[in-house]
Amino acid sequence: MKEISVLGLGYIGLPTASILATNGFVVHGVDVSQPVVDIINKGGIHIEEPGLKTLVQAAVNSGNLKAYSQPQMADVYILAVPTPITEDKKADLSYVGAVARAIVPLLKKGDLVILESTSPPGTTQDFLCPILAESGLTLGVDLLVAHCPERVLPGKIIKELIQNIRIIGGLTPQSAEQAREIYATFVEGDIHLTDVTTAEMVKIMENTFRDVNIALANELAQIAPQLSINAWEVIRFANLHPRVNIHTPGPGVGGHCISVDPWFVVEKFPETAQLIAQARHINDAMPEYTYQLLLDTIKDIPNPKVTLLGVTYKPDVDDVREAPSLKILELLQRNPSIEVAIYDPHVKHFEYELSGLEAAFKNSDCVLLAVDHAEFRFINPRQVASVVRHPNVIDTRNALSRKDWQEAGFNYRLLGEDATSQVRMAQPESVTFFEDRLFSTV
Ligand code: SAJ
Repeated sequence: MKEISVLGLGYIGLPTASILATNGFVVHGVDVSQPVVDIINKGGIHIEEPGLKTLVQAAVNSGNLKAYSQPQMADVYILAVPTPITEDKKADLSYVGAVARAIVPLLKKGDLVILESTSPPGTTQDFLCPILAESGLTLGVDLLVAHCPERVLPGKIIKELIQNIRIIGGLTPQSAEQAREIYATFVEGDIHLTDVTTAEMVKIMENTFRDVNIALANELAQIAPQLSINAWEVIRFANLHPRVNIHTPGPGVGGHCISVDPWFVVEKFPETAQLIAQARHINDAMPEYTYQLLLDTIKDIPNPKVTLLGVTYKPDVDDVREAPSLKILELLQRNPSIEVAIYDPHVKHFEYELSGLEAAFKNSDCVLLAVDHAEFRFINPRQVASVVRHPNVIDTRNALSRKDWQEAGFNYRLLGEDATSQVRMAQPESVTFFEDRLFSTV
């Protein structure tokens, strides 16, 4: 059985290393962060992901997974490091470059290097391969190289790692075949082989498709109020058509994937990738749009207090990377007369101060729901109404029951509809609350 080094023990590397270890491979997990290495070696985790703790524990207890802060020699190297963008929307390949350079002295004839990180088209061939060639090995013959982009959804990573279809691009057919052998030990979905650049572009276009689709929904969310109609209702009815699937609007698109990957195409093809760039601009403007909605709601209130519900980039995760809430908070910071209280049950460490639920609502003049965490649906609006100063609520994700919040006395505003228009449907069911509790016990 081959030994595998997984470089980068984050959202992708850690579950991948653990699954490989529980499938019998000897896995050396490598991360630059010593605290992360220590946590993993004790069977713990440093990120929130359903099922991950049990999986890591099983992998470490099996004796097959051990974490290190320095690269370890193996037969297969899986690079699972971040590929973020710089301020000026250019791909930052420094992490890929660093791990690639770090393994060069360890490489030997017959080894396989797999890049899992989402990468701009051409990265494997034009960026990774020249570094690996410093080993002196003939690439694609003595040293096999493949790109197998991760395509798992945070929150469902473990299930999707096993069940999703995988696309493997090989520098040579033999490279792709060898990579297939590794993934076939745990992947239940079909495995398709292609060349490295096609594999890179498949991954980027998946996320770009989603970004463009969300931009369409966000554009509609700005058009619908001007027609005094509800964007959510338009989307719901349009999606009844067998060939339509418009996504949902919101305060912006966050995370390290969908808000990043489309720029990889724009950077390379600025003249051609017009639609992709425009979608990015529309989605990036949504925090400002949400902020304006908030300012409009509190415009007549002196020294208002705002309660921000949710700071993660999407519901039911603890990840705040590129979260729209961060941009909304940045805008709020420029307005010193506004006091902000933040509540997020999933986030423990944050660059802004977090409040408890009751303290966040106390004397609030406007509640702004920016993330549709499952818990928020069970907040009792009658209890909230009894502690706030002004009963205003802005729902950017159509997550709250208008009926319940209005019956509790709130001025309920939904992103994607005019403040005065009346929605007929496409709203969550109301919830049964206990009078004396902030949360229902459902
Ligand atoms: N969002 C909307 N409206 C929607 C759907 C999402 O505004 O209808 C927002 C979310 O709130 C969030 C952002 O988009 O801020 C991205 O969230 P997401 O759940 O769509 O995607 P990610 O970034 O968590 O994961 C994506 C996935 N890609 C696709 O579904 C095509 C995942 O499969 C990829 O593996 C992941 O990117 C990645 O790592 O690239």
